[in-house]
Amino acid sequence: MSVPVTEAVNPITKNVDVASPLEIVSLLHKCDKEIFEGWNEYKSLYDEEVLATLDKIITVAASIIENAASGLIVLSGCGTSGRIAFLTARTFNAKLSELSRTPCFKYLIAGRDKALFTSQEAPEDDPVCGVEMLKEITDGKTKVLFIGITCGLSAPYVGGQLQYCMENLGVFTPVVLGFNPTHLARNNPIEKWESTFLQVINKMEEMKSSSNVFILNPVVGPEPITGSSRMKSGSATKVLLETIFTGAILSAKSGDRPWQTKSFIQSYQVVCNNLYNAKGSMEAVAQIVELAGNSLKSNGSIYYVGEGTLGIMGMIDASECPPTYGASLSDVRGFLDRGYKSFRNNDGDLSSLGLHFQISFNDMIKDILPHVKPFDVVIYITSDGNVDQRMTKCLCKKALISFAPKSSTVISTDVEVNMSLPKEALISLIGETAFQQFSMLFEEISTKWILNAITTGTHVMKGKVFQNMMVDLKVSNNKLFHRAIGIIQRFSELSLEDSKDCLLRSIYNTDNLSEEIRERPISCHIEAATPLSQVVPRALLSAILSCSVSESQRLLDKEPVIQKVISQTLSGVNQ
Ligand code: F1P
Repeated sequence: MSVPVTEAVNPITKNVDVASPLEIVSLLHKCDKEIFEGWNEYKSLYDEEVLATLDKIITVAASIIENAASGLIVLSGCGTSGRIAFLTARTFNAKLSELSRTPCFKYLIAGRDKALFTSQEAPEDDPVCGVEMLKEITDGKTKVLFIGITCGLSAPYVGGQLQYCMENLGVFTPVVLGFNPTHLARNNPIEKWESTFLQVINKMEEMKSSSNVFILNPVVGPEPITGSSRMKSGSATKVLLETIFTGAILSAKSGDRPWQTKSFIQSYQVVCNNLYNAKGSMEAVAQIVELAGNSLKSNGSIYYVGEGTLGIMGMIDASECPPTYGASLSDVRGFLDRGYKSFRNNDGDLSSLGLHFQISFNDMIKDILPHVKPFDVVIYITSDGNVDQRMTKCLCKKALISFAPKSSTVISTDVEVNMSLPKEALISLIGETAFQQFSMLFEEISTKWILNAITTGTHVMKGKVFQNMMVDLKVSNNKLFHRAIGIIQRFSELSLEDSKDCLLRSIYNTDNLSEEIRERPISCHIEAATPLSQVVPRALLSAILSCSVSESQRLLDKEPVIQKVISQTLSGVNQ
């Protein structure tokens, strides 16, 4: 098999594009369970080698926490991986402060803090920029644990950083975190760099037995929407990072942990399996999908409103919709109580960058609530059932996701999802004290699973997905450029070269591709494609129908629902 697992098609969701909202939620839940159940013959989260690697990383992390004046733990990634890095650093710095210890976590994200809200995918392909940013934040530190997260084992930004760490092993302990077997790491040339990501991984493989170099790459199976690594891979990233740092914090505190690494991972599995245990909860989430899907179909918006990390989960989920589904920045937005004061990002208040960087409840009260449309949907996410009353004064659809008993809910909504953690089972795995200390992490992952289901379901309802493939993707980085060619090749059965030509014809809006265009570096094609819409559907239709770019655009203008126009074309209607 030469397709990376993270880019493969998941058979469970093959017909998700024609499923009902309830079926969609159920299929996505089935896929999430695979995170823990493992996939095919590959090593799973529970593999002995994975657990042993986690234990070794926990020991390194604990020693840095104990010597925080000279040490640092850096979590780095692109897109969703960078956002999970941010959230994890924020969570564990707060935990260290609570324990009167020095916070020693930092995060890096390609494109800096703007990328926490809007995708900044060009810097993801830039290894030099990755190294510069790493040097900048580790300046003066003598011991650094570096965890480079790239779900597809592909991001050049992270590749450059890992390589730099390996050249400076006196200071750095490099860890790569991703979800493909090493031989399926990306082997494409990287511009401005002498090696491919696969070569970096191979080097790590060579060094790992003799040095402090770690590869953490369990396989969690293909994504429910092909290649959408924000979903299962993003969740598995959260599980693994939190398993490492809860373990490290407690090891540093008492010299011992009251649980095995395996038990901590099992506690997330118990949470996943119990997610929809309460009667009617899966139906309630499906109802939210239906409300929100109908809203997007009528050009309405979805607003997440939450406090603390649950609010941040909403913001992260919202930020992923434009790059994943070509959504507009206003389709799904997240708002957080006290805005940047609570967000605590590296660069502070970014609200002057524009509307979509304004994230506080006050911003929403001022700019959104007076103008909501009756079919817009506000989704409140709350741990204790409380919702700021100022946020409820709007005439639109309302939904609530709460981790408190129904009786403590203070507002009335159209749909209410009452979640409860499987407390007894969690206590038996990690003990009462740890449950009290870390139950928030389980509420966060539950929220992630539900919100991912909501935004995936709504975009499926909007017709953005064909079978289980997001076809109208933005061609905005190297990984997505190659994914786009793969999609054209798959449905048109053209050769790789011809599929690439089709994509280029669509990007440059021409039927006569010159040699000069063909020979431009991929980064040029990406720059040209990023601001355009419908690049891949246009290329795909002209590939299937052997027609001109303008002819395929005409078909798209006639039937803007991508799912319909592609299934019609494949069944011969547009021939
Ligand atoms: C990083 C990433 C994804 C995003 C999109 C583009 O991927 O930004 O988070 O959803 O697919 O790439 P990776 O380096 O973690 O594989």
